[in-house]
Amino acid sequence: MNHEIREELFPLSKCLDFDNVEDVKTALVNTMIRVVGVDPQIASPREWYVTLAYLMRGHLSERGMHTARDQYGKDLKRVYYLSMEYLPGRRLMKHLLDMRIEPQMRAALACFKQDLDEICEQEKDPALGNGGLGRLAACFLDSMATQGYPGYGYGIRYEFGMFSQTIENGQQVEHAENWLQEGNPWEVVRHEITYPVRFGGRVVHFNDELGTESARWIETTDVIAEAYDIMETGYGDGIAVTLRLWSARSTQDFDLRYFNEGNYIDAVKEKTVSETLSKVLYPMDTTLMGQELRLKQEYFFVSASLQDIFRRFRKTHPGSLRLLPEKIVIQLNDTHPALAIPEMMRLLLDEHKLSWDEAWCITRNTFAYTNHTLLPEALETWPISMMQALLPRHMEIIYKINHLFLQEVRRTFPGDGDKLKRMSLIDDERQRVRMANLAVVGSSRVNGVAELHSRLLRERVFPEFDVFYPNKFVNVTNGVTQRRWLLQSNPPLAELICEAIGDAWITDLNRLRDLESMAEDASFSKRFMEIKDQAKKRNAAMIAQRCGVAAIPGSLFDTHIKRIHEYKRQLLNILQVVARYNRLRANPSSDLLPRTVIFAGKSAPGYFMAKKIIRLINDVAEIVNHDPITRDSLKVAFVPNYNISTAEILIPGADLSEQISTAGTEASGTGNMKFALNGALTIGTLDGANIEIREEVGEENIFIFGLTAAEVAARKAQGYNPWDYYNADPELRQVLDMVRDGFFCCEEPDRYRPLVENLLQGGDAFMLLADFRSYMETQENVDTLYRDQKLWAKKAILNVARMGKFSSDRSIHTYAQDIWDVTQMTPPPHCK
Ligand code: 26W
Repeated sequence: MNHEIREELFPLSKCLDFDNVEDVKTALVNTMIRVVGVDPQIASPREWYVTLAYLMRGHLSERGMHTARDQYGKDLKRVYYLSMEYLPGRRLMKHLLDMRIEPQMRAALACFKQDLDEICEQEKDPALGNGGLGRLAACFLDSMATQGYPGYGYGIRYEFGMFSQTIENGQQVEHAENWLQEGNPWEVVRHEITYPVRFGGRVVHFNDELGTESARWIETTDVIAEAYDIMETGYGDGIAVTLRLWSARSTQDFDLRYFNEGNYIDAVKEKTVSETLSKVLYPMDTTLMGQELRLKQEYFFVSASLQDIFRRFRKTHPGSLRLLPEKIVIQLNDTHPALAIPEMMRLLLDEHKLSWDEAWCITRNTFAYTNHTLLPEALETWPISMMQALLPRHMEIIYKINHLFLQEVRRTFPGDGDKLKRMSLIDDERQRVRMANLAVVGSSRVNGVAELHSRLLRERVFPEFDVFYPNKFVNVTNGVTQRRWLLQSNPPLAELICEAIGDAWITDLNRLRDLESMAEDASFSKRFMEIKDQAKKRNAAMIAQRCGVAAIPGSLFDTHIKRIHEYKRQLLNILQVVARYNRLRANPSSDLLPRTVIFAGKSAPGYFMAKKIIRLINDVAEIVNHDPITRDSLKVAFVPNYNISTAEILIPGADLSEQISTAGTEASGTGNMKFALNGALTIGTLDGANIEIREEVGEENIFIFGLTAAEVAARKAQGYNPWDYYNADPELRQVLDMVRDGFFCCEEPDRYRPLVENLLQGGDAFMLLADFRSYMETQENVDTLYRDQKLWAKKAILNVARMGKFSSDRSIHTYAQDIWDVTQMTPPPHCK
């Protein structure tokens, strides 16, 4: 293909003038008639949405071509972000804001009596991820595009993303989420970009013409990966970053043998089996007990992505694979794509005939790996037998990588058999491949996602590797994009900030510092608090509609939203709510500060304890919300189906952000950053990025409680006994007894016995009891401060002003400098 820039033949700069309302109207009508095929006179809001999406997509595509021409022209180093998950959120408003044409579009639509917000609501929120890791990937694509880093995302186009959640009888019920049912106007299918992905078969070894040993992987069963592209363009003068998602297709449409025998169903069966590969996202964020389909998904997307990366590389660098580490870098978003390491070795060895040493040098220098979790059960391992059957050649390569690696280790640590065992890529006892060890050995850099997490990674998870590879482990603290989490999700606050300090913060979040001087300005504070109040009203309306709970007007909105997991301690929060309930009932005339306590989040479908916690929250809500003594001072709401769109309403409308994981368990957290950016104060432990948030905002502007990570470890080493706390604290005891004995579920008194037994007899793995008292006291401090609205406003404003560090733009700059060694492109010319 010729990538010379031939602007005179194919000029890319004839754009729509969005400032001309008549032109915009004409473009809308034309798109609706010619592309969507609908008469504007009778178009539904959904058809308007599709029309706008197609119109915008044309502009994104143009931006994409500019970017591609520029990248090829300058032969820039590219970043490939490999992630099994993306949570990009709805697209339409994002692109209007990025192009700064939202008011113009609103005005044009008004001429047709259409409301832009209603139109935006038509869009399905693509839920191709579980939680933090997937949303981080989306924030990173936005930052790469905005900051001009030549990036590409690769992932899977799941037909069914994260399940949608309803609450029935207080319990989570999962429903299939067919987000593609009505089509996806943002994607472009690339029928011509397809690759075979191979599974199974066997490996034969032979000597080639030159007498060198070669391997051939034969008799495989193949699946086709087909590319779907979604364009991510950044804010203002950003570049385009392509998110390429792979969909699985069968290699043959029908098995003609069956067909000729008249067995139609069997003839298509094989086809549907191979298409199940990209059918569904695994809704688990920790343990995956060796599901074969998941391993196949991982390899499917890795193999297709690497073939695509190689194809693009070879277009511009034919025959010079040694240049690979100079021209590309591949970032592994956790170990889920770690098979890319043996896959690249396989390509270099078997297809491109490089020597082992050359291939290994290239591979190691091309990959970098981000770890996102310290929980041992979330560290991926795969049964050797399964890998052997599905990927026999990769298994050979992994064995050889391991053999050579352990040889080196033996030289460095002679006679230390235990160390060797721990560092091995193979767990001999359990007969499993350790993906994290593979990722560490095969990458040039390994990073954690917050200071504490990166330190604990080195000290607790990979201590031997840290000694063995002195400069491999680094930290890149997570960040969030202020474009979505302030500009888009909180327009009134964004506008107030722009009025006060200008709009430079949109692409340089450190500029928010200029707000510090306004923290005590009476008129600024007043408007700031009015905006919070409006956001709470909007939040309350959503909550009322979605779960029938009436938030208490003027109360403190206390918000705990994230995946439901024992380590995140939603249970600690609800125990605290029960204690508060008891205090109110014991003393109805007490003037405890009114609170609306909001929870949202999904549990993995098979996670027994997490599902019990959801049910307990709902059962507590049922009693508390209807008790005449408490209903005006305490409300509990569990908002169903937490996703990006819901977060966009819940976060701006929160006063208090609950970040209360057991210290040493939450890698970073990113919700914590979004809340503070929207002027909520944090109540949290010294865990993950909370520590750095405290450093930035100042300890007087955050509510920290509980044991530190070091104290947690020390307490465990001493022998932690939850009964000590139960026996010593009557209020805690009362709460636990009530929950255990069925106070909140008279019809089934034993319902929550397992939860309480898990704390008392079960050893309380996440130390809720140890932190309970300190949490209660800190919540009292929250109440006290909230009564002083002026002081609260000051602290909230200072939180916003000091969030500069937590922009994903800063994270991306750090990756670019310390890990990727890539430079920013100057944005190509384009309209607007
Ligand atoms: C094997 C299945 C599986 C799937 C996802 C295991 C583990 C995961 C992720 C590691 C879960 C995740 O989303 N981790 C979160 O990543 C965020 C972004 O770095 C962090 O802010 C969170 O603290 C971390 O829990």
